[in-house]
Amino acid sequence: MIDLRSDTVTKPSPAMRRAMAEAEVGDDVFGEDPCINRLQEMAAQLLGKEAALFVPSGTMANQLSIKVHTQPGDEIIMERTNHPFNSESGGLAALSGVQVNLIDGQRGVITAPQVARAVRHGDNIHNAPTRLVCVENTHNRGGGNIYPLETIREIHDVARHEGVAMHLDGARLLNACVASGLPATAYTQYFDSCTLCLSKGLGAPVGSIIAASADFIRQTLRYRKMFGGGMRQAGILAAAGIYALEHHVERLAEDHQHAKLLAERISTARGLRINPQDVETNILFIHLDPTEARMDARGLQQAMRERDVLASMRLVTHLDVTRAQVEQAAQVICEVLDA
Ligand code: TLP
Repeated sequence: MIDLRSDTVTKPSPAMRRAMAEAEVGDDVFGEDPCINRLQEMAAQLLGKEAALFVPSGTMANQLSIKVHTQPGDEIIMERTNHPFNSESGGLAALSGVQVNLIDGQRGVITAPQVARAVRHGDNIHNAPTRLVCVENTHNRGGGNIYPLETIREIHDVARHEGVAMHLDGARLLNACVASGLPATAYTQYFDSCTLCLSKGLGAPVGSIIAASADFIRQTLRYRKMFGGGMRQAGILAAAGIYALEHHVERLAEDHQHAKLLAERISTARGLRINPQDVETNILFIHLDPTEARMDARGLQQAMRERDVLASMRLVTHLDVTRAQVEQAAQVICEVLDA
């Protein structure tokens, strides 16, 4: 099976498994796991923040951060297709009791004037005061696109002016860095809190990071325990994260080349709509034109599955898919649609 459903499907390599097996561990709820402590220090440095926290998932990283930034009844701003609103099981309402002011963006990207118009002030008693702006980079539902740094800076300036905090969902931040050539800190400098997933393109089996000020991380620690994310000898998992940061960052460029190649190869398939120019990192979305295509999305997915290609209308490249497999998947899609 060629699995293009997500970069979350990657499995730990033999070398990563060896690093996990050899990890020195301790009780992390007591702060005594040397591997976790090392990963947290590495991540804080990489992201240019005072401190970092290892958590089980990207969802928990976002939810804990938003919990610390807000009080129930507050409002937060994000683009309509951002992950915390669409794919985190209603956690914003259930865990933080916040309401979300959703802004329509272009492929997930919103602008500073849009944010300025959306901010609500607490001095009007009718308002849920705006506390936070969330940005996602790269943007998943936008198609793995990179948030322009200048746009982030402009949003930051508005947020600072309004006394509103900034949170970065950096699940795939390193994809943005490798593709743009910018260091992570070029982006994270504009955020009070930021996340990073180790279990997506970086290939670790489990784990995400929150990085922020030392005081902010102290607060996330309590909520991590409350949400059931206080892990014990999880250094075995952190060892995979360290291995991923040491060995799997630069190679993300291969995934980006593969996604581009895939887009180019399938762009001529009958009824399929994709602009290879839009592919900036490892995610691409395809659309079928109902007037031209031989089948609908369901039919395409079924036909791909019958030919050993697992994918939705989102195709994601990652370290467990080789160039030959990408070429094979492209051929399958073309055969199925052009037949
Ligand atoms: N995204 C998953 C699905 O939930 C859609 C995927 O397959 O891409 N932020 C962003 C931008 C994400 O894409 C994801 C996962 C998360 C946060 C949550 O990470 P996990 O799955 O570790 O909770």
